[in-house]
Amino acid sequence: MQTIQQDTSVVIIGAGVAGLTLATFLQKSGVACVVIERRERDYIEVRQRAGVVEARAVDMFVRWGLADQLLAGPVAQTIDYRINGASRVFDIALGEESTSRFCTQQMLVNNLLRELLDNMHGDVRFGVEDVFIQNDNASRPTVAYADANGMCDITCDYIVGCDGDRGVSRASIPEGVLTKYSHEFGYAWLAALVEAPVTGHPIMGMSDHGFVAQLPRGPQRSRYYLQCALEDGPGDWPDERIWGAIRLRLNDETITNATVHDKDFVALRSVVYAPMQYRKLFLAGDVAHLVPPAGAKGMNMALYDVDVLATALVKAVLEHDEAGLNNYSDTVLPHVWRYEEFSAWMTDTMHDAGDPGQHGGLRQMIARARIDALFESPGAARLHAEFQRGTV
Ligand code: RFL
Repeated sequence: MQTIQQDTSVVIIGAGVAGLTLATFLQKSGVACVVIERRERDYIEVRQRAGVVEARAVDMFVRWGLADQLLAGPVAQTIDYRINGASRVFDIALGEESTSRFCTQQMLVNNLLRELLDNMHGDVRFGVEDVFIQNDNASRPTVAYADANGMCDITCDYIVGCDGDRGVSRASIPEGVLTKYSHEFGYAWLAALVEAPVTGHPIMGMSDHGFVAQLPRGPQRSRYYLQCALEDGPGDWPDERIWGAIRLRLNDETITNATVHDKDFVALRSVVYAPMQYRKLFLAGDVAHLVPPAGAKGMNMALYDVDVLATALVKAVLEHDEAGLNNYSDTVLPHVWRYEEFSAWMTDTMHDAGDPGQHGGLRQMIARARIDALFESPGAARLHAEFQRGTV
């Protein structure tokens, strides 16, 4: 079969939230780019994940002139930190108006697809396979792939890997170039999408029986997260057990069963790969760093990466100034580490403050003292609010 030869400025691998946001910023700035994605569009449109676009990321979309087109959903202002059912509501805007939004990742991805494909006529190719990266020093890099139309070979100036933890871009970097830092927390979350809205504030619940959270996912639905064992699967958690655990952990017998739409199991871990670039290949989003979801930062960290990278790529392609690109990894890694730290802090605090079987009674009391400080110390409250808003 004949291979089609093409040329562009930037090839982006992966049409998740990182790849689509980057492509939209580049397209808007007049930088030619092609996005290749192994899934079909209809799969990407329904993939459920994050729920909050933090204030910093909202400001970023405003700066790129895309907030009205991309963001929707109510303002995210409060978190109810409950210990054994006793509620204390933390105001992430500290009395001012919050700009963080309850805009699900799915809603953002759908709005990006509409803006990039339908309004800007961007180039996103779905259903690709056998992606192969050639990124040596001798020539411009190429990305080859196969799809229903045959084989395609795209020569480009830069490649961006936005293909998540299991993609091909990071795997194309020779052994020894990247350092991997990782930590396993030793427990998992059962994520259950249910047909019941959040009626008060979003809840992060610590209890002697383990962690539980309830976060909004649209006007009719919410997602519950329940701490569970690493080896647990759907067979261990019939719906009746889920609702029983929710009532027990929130200490609220008035909660009634509702339809559970899906159940997902996520092992909690932190991972960073550094540096986030190799020759003409740049990594952004989950491909370079993972955080446990307790801090709600994974998508927001991906958005930070692509903000810095888009700015650097626009300068490199339109003004032939590669300084920003050369410093990309050094620029974003301090931010990555700050939010890795915040996510680990949230994870340890939310779980240690609950079941004393976790790390013992002393760690339980220390974790509860940390929560206490958020309500008693203006300094602690301020730092926490800034992390929640993404402005640290
Ligand atoms: P994505 O979204 O995984 O997209 C990667 C894309 O790459 C494609 N791909 C390939 N394409 C071409 N060729 C290949 N060989 C390819 N291999 C893979 C994939 O099909 C996919 O379309 O990564 P990206 O763009 O870096 O975005 C990262 C975010 O998705 C992730 O950090 C968040 O979802 C994390 N996350 C949360 N983040 C938040 O900010 N707030 C939250 O509340 C939040 N909650 C969560 C979460 C993640 C969760 N899970 C599922 C781990 C809750 C959960 C349960």
